[in-house]
Amino acid sequence: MSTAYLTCPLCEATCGLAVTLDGETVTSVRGDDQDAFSHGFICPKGASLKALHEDPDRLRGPMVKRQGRWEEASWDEAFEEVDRRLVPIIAEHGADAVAFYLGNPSSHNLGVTLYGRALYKAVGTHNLYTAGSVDQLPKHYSSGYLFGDPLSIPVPDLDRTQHLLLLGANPLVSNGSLMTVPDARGRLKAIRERGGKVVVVDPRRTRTAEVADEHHAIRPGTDALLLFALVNVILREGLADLGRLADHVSGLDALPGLAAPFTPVAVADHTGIGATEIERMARELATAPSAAVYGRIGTTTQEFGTLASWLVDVLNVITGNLDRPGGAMFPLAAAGQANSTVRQGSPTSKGWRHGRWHSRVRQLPEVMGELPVATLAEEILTPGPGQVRALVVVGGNPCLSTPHADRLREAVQTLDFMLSLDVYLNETSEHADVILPGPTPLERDHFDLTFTQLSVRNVANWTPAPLETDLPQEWQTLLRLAGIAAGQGPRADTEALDNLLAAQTATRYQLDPSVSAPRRGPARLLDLMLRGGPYDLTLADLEASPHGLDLGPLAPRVPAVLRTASGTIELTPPAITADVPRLVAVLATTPADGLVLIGRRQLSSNNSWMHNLTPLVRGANTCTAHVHPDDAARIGLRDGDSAVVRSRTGVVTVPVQVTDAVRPGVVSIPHGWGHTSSGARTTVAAEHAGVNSNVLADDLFVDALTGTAALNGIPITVTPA
Ligand SMILES: Nc1nc2c(c(=O)[nH]1)N[C@H]1C(S)=C(S)[C@@H](COP(=O)(O)OP(=O)(O)OC[C@H]3O[C@@H](n4cnc5c(=O)[nH]c(N)nc54)[C@H](O)[C@@H]3O)O[C@H]1N2
Ligand SMILES: Nc1nc2c(c(=O)[nH]1)N[C@H]1C(S)=C(S)[C@@H](COP(=O)(O)OP(=O)(O)OC[C@H]3O[C@@H](n4cnc5c(=O)[nH]c(N)nc54)[C@H](O)[C@@H]3O)O[C@H]1N2
Ligand code: SF4
Ligand SMILES: [Mo]
Repeated sequence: MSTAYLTCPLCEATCGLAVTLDGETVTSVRGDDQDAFSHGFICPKGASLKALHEDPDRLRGPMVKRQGRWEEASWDEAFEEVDRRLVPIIAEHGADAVAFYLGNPSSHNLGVTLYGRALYKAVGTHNLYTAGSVDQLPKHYSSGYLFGDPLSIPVPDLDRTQHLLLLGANPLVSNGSLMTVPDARGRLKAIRERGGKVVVVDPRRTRTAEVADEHHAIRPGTDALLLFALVNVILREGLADLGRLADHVSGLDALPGLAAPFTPVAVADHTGIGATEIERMARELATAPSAAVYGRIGTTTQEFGTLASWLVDVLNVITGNLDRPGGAMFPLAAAGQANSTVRQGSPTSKGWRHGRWHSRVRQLPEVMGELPVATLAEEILTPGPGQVRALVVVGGNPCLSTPHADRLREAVQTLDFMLSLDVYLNETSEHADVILPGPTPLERDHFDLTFTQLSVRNVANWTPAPLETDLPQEWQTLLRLAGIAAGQGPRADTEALDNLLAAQTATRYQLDPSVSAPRRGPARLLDLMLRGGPYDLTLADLEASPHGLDLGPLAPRVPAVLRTASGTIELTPPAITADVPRLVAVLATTPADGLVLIGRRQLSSNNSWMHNLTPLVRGANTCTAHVHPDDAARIGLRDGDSAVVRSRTGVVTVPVQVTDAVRPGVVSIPHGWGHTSSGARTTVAAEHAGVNSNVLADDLFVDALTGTAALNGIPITVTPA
């Protein structure tokens, strides 16, 4: 018997887990009480790592489709097939004919995070799509313009704040996002125990709302109106106080004019929140000893996602809470954070820009090097130069996860070639020609490069793979694919490619790559990044701390963290304020009284996957439509009935749960379900199929600035089945 300690890579909370092994058999998975950050916290998904590892449906070798039938193949055969099929497409139609979709698990996988780039750079396509454009892209955009780096995202200093205004987030269920926080429940409870206040704005009375002091059931898609009204009150009543930030902010002069139309009275009907309530919220926020405003997916994946994301930080700035303890702060990660590399010399000072290229069909702008996935189907289906003819999906299930899902499912079936890197044969990979699986979280090294940059406390934790595997690591697979894309054939010298990447990383930090000898792969790159990072750590230091290193509470970082051209926080950049007139126009309309669809997350679910694990699909984790009793009565629906839900793009029939947890006029269906395809090989998920809510999400309904899908606030009609 032995115990291995690992950082759970399934969501952003980065919990430390203790895995007990009997030889190669997992006997238990528990929260690691000694973990420097999570102190024993675990959720049902973390506990199911054993079930994931042992799932008989999980792919254990490459699959190649020949004459429409799946065949098991050797790795060499699979790479030869990719070489034979993909390279001619690039040669004949150019790099843009190949699109990538990088799904959510790619950002939770160290190997993919560090080596995925090598592959898509080797292809050289402009058609890069990620889960970001069904998620947080508006926050990157607003941070890029405000602070000069799209990854400089302020996170609530949860352990010290006295007032938390939380919009469109349900961390008690999601376990936090753009806010790395194990045990959100405990930390929110602690705010109240120390006399602070938690205010939740959400169309649903969520678990988080239930533990808060106050809940405002906002009308979906109107957060920007509410936030602007809070700004309006704070400015009008002279409550703005930038404190230490005063010397580091520009563009403040333009703010009163921009906020002027958005009085509490003007937005009350649209938001569904009364004017006096809004005034009180503004005063309490501005006068709290410390406060943090935090918005998450309910505020980003909606019609005014970027304006809402921007206004969250405008409020943090004008209340003097940005970059101060108890406010919204910039983490200082141990490795890989562009805004914290200390040996890089002075800030680049060029500022950040989007729109360096545009999508071919709809002319949507690039943001952070990617295009919005809401346009992927038409890029595949629309003939002409630059048409997408091949798709590489890395850890994603876009046929379930992205808007107008039925159209994308049809589109991928017209491709000349499709490759999936996935651990399952599911609703997306079933349409691939080749599937290359990777090892499970118990079989790979891990360090949370992405989410330590968003952490409410600075921590560093390295997990060596607890178990061995016959599968190649995904970084090795990605290097072999990069070799193919670079024209070196299916047997490229991946060792040389890895050495090249290490040399590039070392140069970035002004190090000699040999300091990390004899390490290879992600361990070597990480060691270099740690050495070049702000704490002067090495990987050996982390190896000596199996429960992780606590690097202390968040500390102020302005102005050093800023990378804007002016060196200040640019509070009202034209690239953002250009969208304000669209919001002003809303004020002149009467709020529509039809039903709108929003989503919801479930504790034992993880986007479109993990539904094949028996421990997670038992119980109340089911795909139902939540409908308010008033709406149910009007439509003629009773609890347990089936309803037909229609939008511009599609229709689903779904069981109804009548509940006053949703506000009237709002219907909620969780995403990621709809495991109905006979082409998939997920036996358990098929028994709990549910419906795909993204059949209803509209690919034309997007945040204007970033093209991010508006997955919330979708107009629908509901009738009894
Ligand atoms: N309507 C609606 N739609 C949504 C959302 C919503 O709120 N509402 N949320 C959106 C958000 S925030 C996100 S992030 C996306 C997520 O959607 P996707 O980006 O599609 O990600 P997942 O559904 O998490 O899919 C994960 C895929 O990765 C595979 N996988 C798991 N682990 C690994 C691994 O280690 N390696 C590889 N190669 N593959 C692996 C799984 O088998 C699965 O096929 O969904 C979005 N879609
Ligand atoms: N258990 C579990 N955990 C997860 C995931 C999962 O699928 N399951 N997915 C992970 C991923 S990829 C992400 S991105 C994070 C997301 O993390 P969160 O953002 O915390 O996710 P949600 O629980 O979807 O919370 C979003 C909330 O926004 C509300 N909402 C919808 N529309 C609006 C609106 O217009 N305005 C406001 N104010 N609220 C609105 C919804 O009712 C919902 O409660 O969760 C991660 N964690
Ligand atoms: S909260 Fe997230 S990181 Fe923690 S155990 Fe659950 S899935 Fe893993
Ligand atoms: Mo996400």
